[in-house]
Amino acid sequence: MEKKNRLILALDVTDRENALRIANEVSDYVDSIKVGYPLVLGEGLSIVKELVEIAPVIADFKVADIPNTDRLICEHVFNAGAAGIITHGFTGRDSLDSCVKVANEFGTDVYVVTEMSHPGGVEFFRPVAEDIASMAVEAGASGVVAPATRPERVKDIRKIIGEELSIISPGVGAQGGSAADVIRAGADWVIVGRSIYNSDSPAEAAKKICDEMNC
Ligand code: NUP
Repeated sequence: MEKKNRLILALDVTDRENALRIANEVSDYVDSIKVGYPLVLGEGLSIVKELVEIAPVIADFKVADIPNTDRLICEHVFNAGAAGIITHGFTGRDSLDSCVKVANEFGTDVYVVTEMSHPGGVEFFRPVAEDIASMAVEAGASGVVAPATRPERVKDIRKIIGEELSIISPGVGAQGGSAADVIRAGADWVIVGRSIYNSDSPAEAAKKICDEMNC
């Protein structure tokens, strides 16, 4: 993903009309649009084909299954035009390898969740986050997902993955994290949803976050 604005829009609206309107409004400020279950279950995977006309799409399906099922999911997502996919890592190396293999065939990116950004994200992830980060490096993933709500954890994870892998970081705004703080801690991109799509002016909200990250 080309690093221009360091901002990824989390487009968790559930209908096509709003999704396309908001995506168009913020397109100058985002490097990518992340879609997940809320929008794809609402409108079908075909929404990805429409959004890629506006910006590269990352599919946040937190893929977490056996290797064969993971492969089938990744093939669907990349055939729809997504440039990247978010997977879990706790399912183990063989499952992650399966996703990375498909991504390599398509020339796309795999981002692995290390520790989630919500309060419950520490309950089970905390003890394994570093191991998942190391596995992401070994498996040849493009990057990891790490919490903007805990910039100190982003720092820890950056130490483990080095400079080659990217960190994409959700939790800014609605979840309490600061874009500038987590970029300073080592994130490459912030992922922002509600603070943008619930705003009266999504473009202004996105611009404000970009301005904050000029740090
Ligand atoms: O740890 C994670 N936290 C998180 O919020 C991993 C994620 N993929 N996300 C996603 O980022 C979440 O599902 C949502 O799509 C987005 C954050 O949205 P918001 O809190 O800015 O509205």
